[in-house]
Parts: sequence; C-alpha cells; structure tokens
Amino acid sequence: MSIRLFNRHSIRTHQPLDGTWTFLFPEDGTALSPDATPGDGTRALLLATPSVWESTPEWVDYKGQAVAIRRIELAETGPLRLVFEGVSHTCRVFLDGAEIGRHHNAFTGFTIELPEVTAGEHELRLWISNEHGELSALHFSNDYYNYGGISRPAEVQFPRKAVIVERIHVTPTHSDGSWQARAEVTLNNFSDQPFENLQLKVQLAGEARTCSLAEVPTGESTHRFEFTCDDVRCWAPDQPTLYSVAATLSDADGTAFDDLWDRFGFRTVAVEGQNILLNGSPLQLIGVNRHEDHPDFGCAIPVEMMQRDLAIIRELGCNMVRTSHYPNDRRFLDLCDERGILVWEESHARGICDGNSNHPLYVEQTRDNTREMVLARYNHPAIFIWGYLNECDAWTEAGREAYQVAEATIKAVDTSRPTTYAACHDGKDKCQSVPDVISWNRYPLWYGASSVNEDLDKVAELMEKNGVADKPLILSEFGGGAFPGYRDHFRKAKWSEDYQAEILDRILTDLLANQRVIGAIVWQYCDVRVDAEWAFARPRTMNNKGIVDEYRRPKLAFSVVRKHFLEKSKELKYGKL
Ligand code: ADA
Repeated sequence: MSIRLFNRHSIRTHQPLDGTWTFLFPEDGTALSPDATPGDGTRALLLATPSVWESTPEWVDYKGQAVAIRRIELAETGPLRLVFEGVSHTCRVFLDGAEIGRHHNAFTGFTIELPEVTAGEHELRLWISNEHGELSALHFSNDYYNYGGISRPAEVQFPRKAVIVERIHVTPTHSDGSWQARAEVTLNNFSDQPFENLQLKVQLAGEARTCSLAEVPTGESTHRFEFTCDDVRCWAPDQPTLYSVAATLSDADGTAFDDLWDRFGFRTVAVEGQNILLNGSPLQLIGVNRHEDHPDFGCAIPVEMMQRDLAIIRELGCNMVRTSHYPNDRRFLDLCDERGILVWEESHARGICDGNSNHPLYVEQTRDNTREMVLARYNHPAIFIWGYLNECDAWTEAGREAYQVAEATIKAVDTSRPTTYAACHDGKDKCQSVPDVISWNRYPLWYGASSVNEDLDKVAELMEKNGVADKPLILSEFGGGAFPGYRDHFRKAKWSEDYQAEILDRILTDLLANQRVIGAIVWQYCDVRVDAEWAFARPRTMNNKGIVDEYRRPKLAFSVVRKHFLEKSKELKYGKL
C-alpha cells in the first residue's frame, strides 16, 4: 500500500510497512511493557495493517496498551527512515529494543531517521496506547471514537545518504496576468556532520532551477526558488488541474542520490470583506462534515471506501467537505485534489472545555498537532481553509491561549490560506477576533426550538458585539439525529428519519437563501461510533445525525439535502485565472 496516491520517489527506495504485525495485549488489565513477549502474560493477535484492533471481535472495546512487532530487512548498511502516517493515538518506537522515537496523536504522521543501521534483520516494535487520561489532552471520551492501532499506512525508506529532501512547499500567486510559484525546499541532514558540495535541482510545472550548496548543515535547512509559469491551467473545483514539483539532491559530479515528488495546483485563496475568494471570485460552500469512521474499519478507512464516500458526497451535490475534527488521511486529500472537492482541514480537537482544558498537555499538543497538519498538507490545492479547536473553551485563560497558539502556528507556516474555528458558546466566546473567517455550529429545531433565521439573527448580534461583523460567515454544523429505519411519517417524532428530513428541509430553505452566509455544512455525512460514556444521549452508542447511516445507506434526509444542494449548485460559478 502506498502512503499517497502518486509516486513520491524515483531515486529513494522504500517498502511498505503495511501487512501483518504481531500485536500483543495484556492477559489482565490494560498496561503492557514495551518489551513484552508472546505468552508471557500476553495474548497475541496477527493483525494486517493499516487497521484498528476494534475491527476484531475480541478487541472491539479495548482501551489500553498493546505492542506491535514485525521484522525489517536491510540489504546494505546505511541510513534508514521510518514513516508512519498515523498510529492511534500515542506510540513509542523501538528498533532492536532501543527506543528511537515517540509520537502523540492518531491523525498526524511522523518520521524517524537513523544515520546508520547495519545490514540484516531487525526487530521493529511499537508500543501503542488508545487510553484516555494523562497521555493525551486531545483524545478523550468524546462524540466520536478513539480507536487503537496502526491506522494509516507506514513505510520504511532507504535513503542513500543521511541527507534527504524533507518537504517542498509550493505557494502559487497570480499577478500581471501570469502565475508565479515559490518553491521552498527543506533538506534534512540527520547525521552529525555537514554535507559539502551538493547540488539541489527543482522542477516545477516543466521548469527547472539548480543551485549549488557549499554546505548542508545538520538538521533542517530551507532553500527558496521562484518560478514564473506561462501556459498553466488553474485549479478550480470544476477544473482540478494538478502539477508536479520535484526536488533532487546530487553530488558535485551530478550523481543524483535523493528525490521527492509532490503535487500542487495553481489557485489563490483570499478573504475580502465578507467573502472568501478562490481565484479572485467569491466562494459559496455547500458540504458535509465527515468523520473517518466505519463499523468494519474504525478510523482506518481503506482507499476504496474513501472513493465511495467522495462519490456519495458528489452525488449529494456538495462542493466541499469538512474534516471534522482532525487532519485526515492524506490519501483522502489526494482524492479531493483530483476530484475538485474543496476541503476545510481541521487540526484535532472537539469540545475541549470544562474539565478537559485543565490537562497540562492541552496547549502543547494543540500546537504540535496543528503544526504537523500544516507542514504535511501545505500543497493540497483542495484545502482552502485551516480549522482548529472546534467548540473548545474560548473563554478561559488556557482556552484563549490555545486559540492564539493554533492561529499563530498556522500563520507561521502558511499565510496563503484563511483560518477559522467552529464556535458554539454564544456570549462566552472571547476568541472571535483571532481567525479570518467566523464559523458557528447551530442546531435549530434539534437542541433548541428556534428557527434557523432566529439563530442567524443571534449570530449576527454576537458578531456585532465581538466586532467581527465584517468577516465571512459559515454555518459549520446544523442537523438532527435519525435512528436508521425508524419511519414516522405522521407524528414525525424526534429520532425518526422523517423528523430529520423535515428539519433539514426547513433549515436549508432559509439558509441557502441567506446572502450573508457563505457556507452551509450539514452535520453530518454518516453515523459514527461514539465513546460508551456518551450512550445517554446517543442511541446505539452512535452519533446518529448522519444523512447516510454508518454503512452509507441513505436516510430520508439524503434526498432532501440533495434536492437543495443540486438546486444551489446551478448558481455556483468558479473563478479562473
Ligand atoms: C457539536 C460538535 C459535533 C457533534 C455535534 C452533535 O456541534 O461539533 O462534533 O458532537 O455537536 O452531534 O451534537
């Protein structure tokens, strides 16, 4: 399995780390030492990855620690790089018993570089925990489920030297009738010595630039290249044209020894007054909130299922998807780039308030997760906005700090896209001046009796009071629950498919006619598993507000939303530059 949907290297060799790992679980309790061995107080399970252990009947409810073991082979002594796109949710990595890395958070990837590993077989071990508590401020008992396992693809790379192309960030701009692109190439020298006399070549949309590097110091170093690009087509939802960028490292004699390829699109995003402009023209967003969740796969959604989700989302008439409430698998973002589906990509957080925001790691983990999201996902043209801290404590000291840190972390890496967060705490919210775009989660006719127009009046009042009335406004969540198959045409009781369909009809009729709101994002695409502690308000221990159920079978509301979105789509026009 490939960690992306296109080739990223023609020189650097790599092998998937997917396939069978031996997972060990404790016989009793939930604690397990990283050096646990089969049989010694443990129970073993062969698990093909990417996957989550909840996809097996025996471990379907397990919250605890596990150890995953497999062997890797090196044909020659040399540098080694391990790439994990997502381990859920906290892990420590060991090679031949020695700890070589750690990572927190299921939804961002991490890498481990070793300058020299000897040829032959080695044991790779991951200690993994999906527990709630001291390890994580962001993964706790929530309105979605925190799974355990190697949930996204992984690979081992064999760089020829201990200096590699780490990443390329491409920023397209448009002026005087032509496209320009800035490529920032970051090198990673993971040895303890500088490398001397190297060459770095960048190819972008058919143009090439080369520079000589007298010295590449230890750690990361970044080099900038500017391109003017004639005869390129812009990326737009109805014309999702993608281009390649590649960076190649060579010795002074021109022998190439490392490369990295990525994809990007020529398009601009800007905020102007109450609008978000894509290629200079105002965007109107119609979409769904989607969790990565499926009864058979947990959060480890196979690429075939991602394609199916996007086909259903397209069929619904959407032009965007919000990755509520965490950074999504990059293969999903690749699919969105290719299909022209706009993405609100969000760093990991949902409802961190009251007790949860006292966690000592809250701000630090928010910063790390947000930074990892932006660094790894910078080039996706489909991402038009970064989100963070959905419904968190925007009124406490810790909360305000987290909001400011998330915003600053994004802007330190990327000023080419706007930012937002989904608010819900009415008069208490004190962070509305922080993001570029205002978003509100409202549940008219579900949690309250008010109509969407009454709710929008309330939002307008809050925006005025907070001094943000001139910013763009998105309704980032609205909807209601329906127990799949429960029909109640006459009474239309709460939890019936009929009631859900009716309220979405009423909400969308008013919302899509409202000129002030530039985005309508239904909560939510599909029903999802939630933590057992949420069962009191969540029949089936599922969040049942999906307009398709957990197996993607449409509820009555599906055709209602589709009717409104298809009608609205007729008005949509996308700017081209
Ligand atoms: C919130 C939250 C969602 C979900 C929703 C609901 O707005 O952002 O994650 O919990 O409420 O279903 O009540």
